[in-house]
This record gives sequence, structure tokens and C-alpha cells, in this order.
Amino acid sequence: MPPSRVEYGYAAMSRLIVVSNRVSAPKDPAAGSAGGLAMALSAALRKYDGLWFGWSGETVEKFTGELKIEDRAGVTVALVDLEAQDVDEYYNGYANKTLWPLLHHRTDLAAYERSYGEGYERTNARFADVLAPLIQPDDIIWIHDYHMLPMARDLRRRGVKNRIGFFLHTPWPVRQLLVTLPHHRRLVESMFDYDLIGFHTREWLDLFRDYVASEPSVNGKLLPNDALEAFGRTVQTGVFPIGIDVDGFLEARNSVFGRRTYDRMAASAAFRSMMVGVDRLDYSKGLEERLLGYEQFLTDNPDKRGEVFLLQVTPISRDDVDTYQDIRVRLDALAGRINGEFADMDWQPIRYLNRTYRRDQLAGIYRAARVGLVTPLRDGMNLVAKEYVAAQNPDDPGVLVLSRFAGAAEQMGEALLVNPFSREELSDAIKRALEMPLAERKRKWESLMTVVRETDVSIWRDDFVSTLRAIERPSNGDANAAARAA
Ligand code: ADQ
Repeated sequence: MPPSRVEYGYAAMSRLIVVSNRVSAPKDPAAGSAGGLAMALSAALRKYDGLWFGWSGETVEKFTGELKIEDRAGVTVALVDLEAQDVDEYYNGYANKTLWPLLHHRTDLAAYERSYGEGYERTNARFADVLAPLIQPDDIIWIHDYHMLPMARDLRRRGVKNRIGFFLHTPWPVRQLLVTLPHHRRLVESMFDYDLIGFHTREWLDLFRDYVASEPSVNGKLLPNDALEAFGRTVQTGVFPIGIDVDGFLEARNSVFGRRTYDRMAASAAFRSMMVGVDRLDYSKGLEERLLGYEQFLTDNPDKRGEVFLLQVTPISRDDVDTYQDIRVRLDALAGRINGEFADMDWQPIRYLNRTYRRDQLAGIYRAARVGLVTPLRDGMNLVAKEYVAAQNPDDPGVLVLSRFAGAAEQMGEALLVNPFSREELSDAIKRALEMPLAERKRKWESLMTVVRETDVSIWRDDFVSTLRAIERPSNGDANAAARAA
């Protein structure tokens, strides 16, 4: 029997332990500046009672494993400092220079250094050393993202028998690229110590299953109901599409600050159509391709110059990694070149900003934009697509232009889906979005808003937790310990 997705009455009895590289529980949830994921996980911990464990973001000379326990608006967080070498090799190295590009199909940018792999294993083992003694027999454990893929193995080695689930926030790569990673088999083997592995989309899950079933060195078996067998163990897998906190976002949009930002943006657009892009400065987000597509649009449609502008809000991200420094320089140059080429004395085609905004401000900005450009080259889900839709005025909604390579495209087929690698396609989609009649905009928006509501982040959270809770034990803890010993 597959585990059923019902919530059990005894939910309140056991604690939920959330583990992620960085702990982003907001100190004041009312401030509304944290991302949707942080808010959802904080709410999950308030609902289930528990603990959020991760790196403090601080470095120390010598790792001690000393825990800093804090209460953040009702959520207990447990933070540990790392050594500078850990941050270099585990975080900047293996997580962000090796795995992130590989998971986003960018093997051309992936750095395969033995020291990064060693630092990754060492730091995950350090986290497990500190975390294992905090775990009580009834706890369920939910590990997040590519920084911590082998964490279940490290916890099992320390005798942890609890249910452990893992959720990957990024895509999973095709097998032909994954095998370029030295020790790919070992990494995937470590994931078979989880009880449940979740992905955003069927596409990422199918790629994971394809690796397990088709990679000769693994030779795994596909079992019914998305279970997998390999390395003498079984693991349950599933699709859990993440979403935003819809009600929280609508509240931010309707707040005084949200409305004031909308008014300010509408006035500053001064009868021009505004398009918006909101993305971390990351090569996976397709920012250069987006600007080139927009340049193509300005070239193809001279009559539209002066009538439209792009507000591109792009906070600097991972600036310690050289590929991120490179793309920053290239984007600066590209935005400057396009502005230099097309701007007029009272019009600039691109407003390019490297800063963050509060959620209520972002909501106001999205609402003022006639077109939302969400064109990543590859993305696990993409929450900006859902935020843009949620922020729209139902009586006069804007149009979402969405990359077919974002996980969100699996659910949001009513958006204008584009191939972001083609500047002509981008140019055509921008034109179509700007000219779309009101009736069509409304019809599309209603259908997209239904999806946004149906994938609210609380549904994602409850679905994952209840599925994990319903998995019969022992599935991996004991059985897999026996397999390892054999
Ligand atoms: P990200 O790659 O960070 O997330 P995304 O899903 O778009 O991408 O989330 C970004 C969040 O940051 C959004 O909530 C957005 O509002 C916020 N943000 C971006 N720019 C901002 C700015 N200038 N000011 C304020 N806030 C800003 C990873 C994966 C995604 C996946 C999420 C969640 O890469 O594919 O959707 O995790 O699983």
C-alpha cells in the first residue's frame, strides 16, 4: 500500500526537526521581509512543535559544535558555527561550485575538486555529530536541499532510526550529466538512507528514477507507487510542488506599504507599460538571455520604444564564487549597452537594480507591472512566477511570460510559455503579452490563480510531512543498517 496523504491525529505528539544549511526563521514574522519558504517552515514548526537546525552563517577558528539556541517568534532555532575551511569547501565549493551548476545542467561551470567533496562530507558529518544527540525517539526529521544530500546516511551512522525525509529545491539533472560527477553513485547511495525524497515536479523525479534504474553501476528497480529499490534498500519518492503563502502575500499586497508602493510605481511608469523581472543574480535565472530577448524586441518593434520599460530587480548572490562575479560584470555591461543604444532623454528601457525589497513592496511592484518576465534557463520551481500572479488586480491582470524550463511551467501552462534560449521567441512573447486583450488576460489569470491557490505552501508542507509520517517503520533505519552490515 502506498502511504496515504492524510494527516494523523497524533501529529501534535511528535516533534518536527527541520534541517537546512541556513536557518531563515524571521525574528519578527509581521515584518514580512522573509521569503515564502522561511515563513512556511517557521509556521510548520509552530504547528508541529520542533526545532530548526543549521549553520549560523558565522565562522570560528576551530569547530567546537557548540549550539546557539534561540527563540525566534515561537520557533526554536539551533545554530552551529563552521570553520572558514568548511565554508570554502562545503558551501562555496561543493554546494555552490559543484552541485548547483550540475543540478542546473551547467556542467560547463561545474568545478570538480577533490577537496570540495571532502569538505562536503566532513561538514555534513559535523552537522550530524551536533544534531544526532538532539533527536528524540518520536521526532520526524525533514532535511532540505543540495547542501545536505548525504545527511540521512550520517545520521543513520550515529544510530538515528527516526523517519527522515528530504526535499530537493533544485532540479535533478539528466543521467548523462550526473555521471560527470566523480562519486555520483556514492552520493545517490547516501540518499537511500532517507524514507522519503521529494521533488517539485514529475520531470525532476523521473530524472532521478531514470538514474537509479538505468545507471549500470546502480542497477536499481522501479517499484510501484514511486518507490525505488537499490543498494539493498528501498526509498519512497514523490512530487510535492512548492508554492507561496497566498494569504500572507495578499495581505502584504493590500497593506498600506504595498498599496503605496503600487501607487509610486504606477506614477513612475507615467503611462508606459512596465515589465518586471525579480531574480537573484544567478546564471540559472537566464538574465542575460532575458535582456538580449528584450533588446531583440526593441529592435523588432521600433514603435514600442518609449512605451515600455523593464524593471529588473536583481540582488547580488553568492558573490564569493567567481562565476557569480563574472555574470555580474557581464550583466552590468549588457544593461548599460542596451540603455546606451536605445535610451532617449526622457526614457530608459531598463532600470537595473541590485537590491532587495520587503515583501509588501515587491507585491506593489508586481501589481504595477503589465508583464512579469520569469525566464530561467532551468529552475526547481520559481516562486516569483506565483508571487507575480498572486499580486495582480483581478479586474486588469498582467501577463506572466514563463520559461518552459522552470518547474512552475509544469503547473502554469496558461502562462505564455517561452524558450528563453531563443531571443526571437522572447521578443515575440513580450509583444504578445503587451498586446493581449483584457478578456484573455482575465481568463489566463483566473486559471493561474487557481493553481497558485492549489499549491499554497501550507499544502506543500502538510502533504510532505503527512506522507513522511505515514511511511511504515522500519523501512530504512533498521533494514538499511542490516543491508550496510551485510
Ligand atoms: P531561488 O532560486 O532563490 O529558490 P525563487 O523560487 O524564485 O528562487 O525564490 C526567490 C525568492 O526570493 C522569492 O520569494 C522572491 O520574492 C525573493 N526575491 C528575489 N529577489 C528579491 C528582491 N530583490 N527583493 C526581495 N525578495 C526577492 C530556490 C530554487 C527555486 C525554488 C525555491 C523554493 O532555486 O527553484 O522555487 O528555492 O523551493
